[in-house]
Amino acid sequence: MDSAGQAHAAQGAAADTALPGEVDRGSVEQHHRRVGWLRRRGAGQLSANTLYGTRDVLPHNIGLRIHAMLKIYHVRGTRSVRPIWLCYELDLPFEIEPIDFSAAFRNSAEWRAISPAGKVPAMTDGDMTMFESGAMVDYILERYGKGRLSPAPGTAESAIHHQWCWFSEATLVRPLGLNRLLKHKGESNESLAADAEEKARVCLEVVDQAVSDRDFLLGSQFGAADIMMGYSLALIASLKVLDDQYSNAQAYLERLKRRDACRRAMNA
Ligand SMILES: N[C@@H](CCC(=O)N[C@@H](CS)C(=O)NCC(=O)O)C(=O)O
Repeated sequence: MDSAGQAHAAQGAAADTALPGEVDRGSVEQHHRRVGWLRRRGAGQLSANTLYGTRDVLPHNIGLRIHAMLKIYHVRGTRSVRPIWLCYELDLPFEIEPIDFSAAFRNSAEWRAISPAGKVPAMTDGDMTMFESGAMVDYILERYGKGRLSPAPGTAESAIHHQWCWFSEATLVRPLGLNRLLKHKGESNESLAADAEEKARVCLEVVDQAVSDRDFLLGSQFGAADIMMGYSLALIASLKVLDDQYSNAQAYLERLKRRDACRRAMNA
């Protein structure tokens, strides 16, 4: 492992608890065989990725531990964009598993075993399987973020980070979800739809104000709350509710969309 890899591994080992994908002691020998095999084929610096296509190789006394790869079940343009965008920002290795968004597939026993409510996204990390995009973002930050893109837990800044993460999903886009459902069912209840849009507009005004004097939700530094909010705003923009009345929010969304990690996630 190169020196950067060793430093990374040491950090990971310190933070490590029980990891899925643990390798037993016998694998030390396999590891050396694999290094030799790659070197004979002209490989230079061997990172954990080159070796295993996984996140870290962690020296753990006499054995090796290998992180299993994060797998994100994805449909383009859906909320799976959030954890994917975060992985790109953090430069984490992960795997995208495209899935079929048809109702038939989402209702299938196969998909319900992974995502019990039939929603997208879902994510696995070794033996762990989870749903809810915001919870995935939290997990990735806690497990692999090494303090990046979120404030230290327990601080006032962290409280505000959580506030925006929850607001983006639980409050801002919620009324429009109802609106869509009604339209989808052909139950065009005009007053309910108008009420839902009005509720969303009140929330948009809050976001517009928040970014009127700053580049990102927490200030000048981009963070994971911007990923949560960025997806919600992109969704609302696609529904034509984010319009010119909210020029600060529009400019903020454009700023986010210029980020390479955002572009890659939106196009994944
Ligand atoms: N709060 C959930 C929402 C999940 C959700 O509604 N996903 C949409 C795609 S973005 C979906 O699966 N829709 C299909 C449906 O509701 O039937 C999350 O953030 O993961």
